[in-house]
Amino acid sequence: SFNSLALYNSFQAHLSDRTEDKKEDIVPTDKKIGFIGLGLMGTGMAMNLIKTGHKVTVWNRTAAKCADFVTAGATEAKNVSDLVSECDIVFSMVSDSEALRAIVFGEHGVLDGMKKGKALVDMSTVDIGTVTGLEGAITAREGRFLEAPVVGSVQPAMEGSLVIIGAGDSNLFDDCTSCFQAMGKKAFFLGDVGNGSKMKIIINMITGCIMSGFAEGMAVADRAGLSQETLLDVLNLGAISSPLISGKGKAILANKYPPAFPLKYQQKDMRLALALADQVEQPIPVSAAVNELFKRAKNLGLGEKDISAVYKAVNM
Ligand code: NA7
Repeated sequence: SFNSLALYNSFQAHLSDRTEDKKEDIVPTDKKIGFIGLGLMGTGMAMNLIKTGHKVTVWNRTAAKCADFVTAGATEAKNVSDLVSECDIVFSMVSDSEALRAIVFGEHGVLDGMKKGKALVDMSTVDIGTVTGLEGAITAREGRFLEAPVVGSVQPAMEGSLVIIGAGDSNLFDDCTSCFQAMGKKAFFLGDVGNGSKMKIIINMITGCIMSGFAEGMAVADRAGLSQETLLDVLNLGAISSPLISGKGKAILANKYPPAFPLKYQQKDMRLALALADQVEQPIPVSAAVNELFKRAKNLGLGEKDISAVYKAVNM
């Protein structure tokens, strides 16, 4: 079964010599912190809040996932509205817009516990309409709202080296300083709610296009009788060398795709990018084709694998 504590500790073990990522100097806020969504990303983020001395209460739909966090020092809430009532600032990190609306508007949800002095910080990647709708509902109850989607997948989440893109209530952004230091290496503030989601969606749209073009290149190299390993060696020394090319290249060579960023979420983000581009009337023919490729990959049953598994949809 999934042991979040063991997974977290294995990532932390690799960090020991990397002084730039040390978290010892963080002065944790006194505010009571809540965390909703202990999935692949939420696991590392919540663990990093606990390990840096924050007072953390957790909730997850599948309650069994809370046990490791209680062992690590967290409290478990019975439901989301209790969590909001008990905490000053609640972070959420769930799959998609539907999941986020379920925890906010659902029975015993965020809104039930929301009032003056309470705050929600959503860190999931969702559509712009959902975050602006949430902001309206929360501020109508005199609560505060910040969207803070993140750049980085499971390893940065575990290491606390995410890049955080905040937008919305600027005082709330400031109140999150020690939490963002625990979870990330840098936090940006982009102004109005919606700007964070837009930025995040654009970044993942670019990632999807690069990943797909790279997968096609690897497939052509193979069919043309070239060594994919040599192609990678050359790429890694050139202008497009990047953690993405080297990391996903290794995955393709090994033909192993454990999810750092699940492919189904990459397709979700391509879909969000198409909607955004539609809204602003910007043609994005390359991204549209890439969305079709990720849809095919999902149909092939690769949704739970890493985005690099798109190679299997290219090289059929
Ligand atoms: P995971 O590992 O798929 O985790 C998703 C989390 O969302 C997990 O805690 C789920 O609870 C929770 N979830 C999903 N649907 C619901 C509903 N309907 N109600 C409550 N909770 C729900 O995702 P990642 O951590 O990789 O990614 C999270 C986000 O970061 C996503 O937006 C990515 O695009 C970026 P469960 O444990 O299944 O009960």
